[in-house]
Amino acid sequence: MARGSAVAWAALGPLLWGCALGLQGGMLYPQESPSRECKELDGLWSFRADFSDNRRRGFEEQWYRRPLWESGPTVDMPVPSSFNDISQDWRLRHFVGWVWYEREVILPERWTQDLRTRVVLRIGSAHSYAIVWVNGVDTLEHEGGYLPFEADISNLVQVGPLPSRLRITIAINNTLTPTTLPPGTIQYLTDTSKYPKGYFVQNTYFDFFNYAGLQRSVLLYTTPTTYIDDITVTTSVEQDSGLVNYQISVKGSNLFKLEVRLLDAENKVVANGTGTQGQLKVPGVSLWWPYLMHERPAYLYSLEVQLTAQTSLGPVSDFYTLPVGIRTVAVTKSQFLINGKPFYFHGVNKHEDADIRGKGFDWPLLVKDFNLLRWLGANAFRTSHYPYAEEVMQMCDRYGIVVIDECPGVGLALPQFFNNVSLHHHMQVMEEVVRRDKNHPAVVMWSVANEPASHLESAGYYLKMVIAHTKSLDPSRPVTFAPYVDVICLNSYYSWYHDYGHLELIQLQLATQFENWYKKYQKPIIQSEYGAETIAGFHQDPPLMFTEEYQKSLLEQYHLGLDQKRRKYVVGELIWNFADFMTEQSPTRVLGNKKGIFTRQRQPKSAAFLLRERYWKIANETRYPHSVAKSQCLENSLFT
Ligand code: GCB
Repeated sequence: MARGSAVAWAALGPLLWGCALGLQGGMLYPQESPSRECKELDGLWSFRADFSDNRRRGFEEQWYRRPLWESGPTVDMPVPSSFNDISQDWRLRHFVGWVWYEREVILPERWTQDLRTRVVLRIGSAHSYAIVWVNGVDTLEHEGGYLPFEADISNLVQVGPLPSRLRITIAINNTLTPTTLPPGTIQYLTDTSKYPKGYFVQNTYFDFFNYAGLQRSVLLYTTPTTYIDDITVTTSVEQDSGLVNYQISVKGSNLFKLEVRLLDAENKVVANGTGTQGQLKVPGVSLWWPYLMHERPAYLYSLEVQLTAQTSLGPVSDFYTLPVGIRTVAVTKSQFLINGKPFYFHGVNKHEDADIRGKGFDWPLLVKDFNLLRWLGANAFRTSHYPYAEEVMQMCDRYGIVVIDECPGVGLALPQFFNNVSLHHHMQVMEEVVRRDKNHPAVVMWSVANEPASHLESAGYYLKMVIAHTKSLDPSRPVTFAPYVDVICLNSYYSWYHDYGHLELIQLQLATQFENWYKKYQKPIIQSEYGAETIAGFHQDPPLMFTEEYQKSLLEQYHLGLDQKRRKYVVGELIWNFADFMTEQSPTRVLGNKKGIFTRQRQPKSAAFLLRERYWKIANETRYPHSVAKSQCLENSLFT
């Protein structure tokens, strides 16, 4: 995208912003405030997988109508976690179909008696299709894992004197079909000499294990009946002033007043406003800078929104505080600019994946991963291949880790996956991603798909539509993946999947790859994947495949090739992968994908040290204004 266009986005952003969302309501992260309370429902839930032949016994027998234990045996299931690796039952690990979760909750009296209180049930994610009942009443359905959904359940809990006990039942189906995201197919194997009657397998076209269940937190929270439904913030910079454009949606009444205050990190008010939209000006602004790019850290302001409203039951107020990082993002023909300065992505691809919890959210793992990222000197990651938990995005804002936010558009490999129903769902998923993550300064780009079969005729129209829709949802950020995009992301595995063993070919092949793409599209390029399968502790010198030496040598060759183009139009490199991760079983995967520079237990392979030295070196070369960054992990060691 040309420089002129980048400027045009910044100007149009505040005007177009917010007009395009088709979704009902916002998806603000739940928080406690003087007007809001939260009740986390993490912990042990009752659980049962429906092993019946058609997987529909739960619906036929209406398991949601009574406590789950009354319809058959249940087991304990921790939430959040994937259900697959928790039990000793191999059938559950590979289960495809409906699983049932249930949990009872006692509500505070105020929640059930105060009719000015609105009670919301929010599910952080349920992979992949979910139906929710509250006290046996069908309340909510949602398609697609990895994104939150919620329902106002006030009328189910405020029904008379003290019905404070609530039974929440959630049925989740992890089946992937040609119209889910990611897509998949169910294959019935009908040769009775080899397979029992009704035998089927789930086929997927991506390289990670299809972990499922309630993988993120479930919670209840309250708001007043007239409430702050959504806030949208975009930022720009004018000389030394920051501009914060805000737009607030209120639900429940038209008779309200809104006051908005922007506070700095010391809680001093730096700007204020009123009404549902406006612009706040911050003279002498402290910008949000990526980790290591500037001597000042990722600076966050707080936007405090206060609502006062008149309702038939009397006055109510609502308070919500949104962290705001002021920064700009733009793309030219050969550069990715943050705050007007060239930004080079030196980072990783990740997966939400670790040992027995699968993709279950876990605070210790999250903090460990961020400590490793900072140790490594990484300034960015791509949420390969689905949106990560909201808490991850918040950490990125705080630590300055730049995010390419990818939707679950992965495994789009077959022509039948590019149909109208899929397209509609894909656009809806992008709406949900943008709605959830639009206010994170760390998010600098949307990724609409990973390696879609874009050469297929049906794929061209499909991808163009998804990209155009994403741009209309958020004109302030560039979009990547396929060729019709602002930044070209390339995955290549020279000397791994091609010419394997021949490390000497990497530099030539990489140069050809870069030159061909740049010549054709004249857009900045990110090497968004490269790497080698490496079993920690395997050694061989001269290097052979699967050893730590081979991974190191492959990286070294890639780095030489990247350095040739780094100051021209290559604007980033993201290693595949941060850590080893679980995949489906196959003859080419040894207990999962082993291309991590850390093991699945987060211990470094030799390549982690090599990459660390490189990233700190690049950080010091690209820092603005020029100064030497100090590793926070090695107090006395400077990477220069
Ligand atoms: C890719 C995919 C990624 C795989 C990786 C690999 O191109 O995007 O999901 O895991 O290659 O290791 O094969």
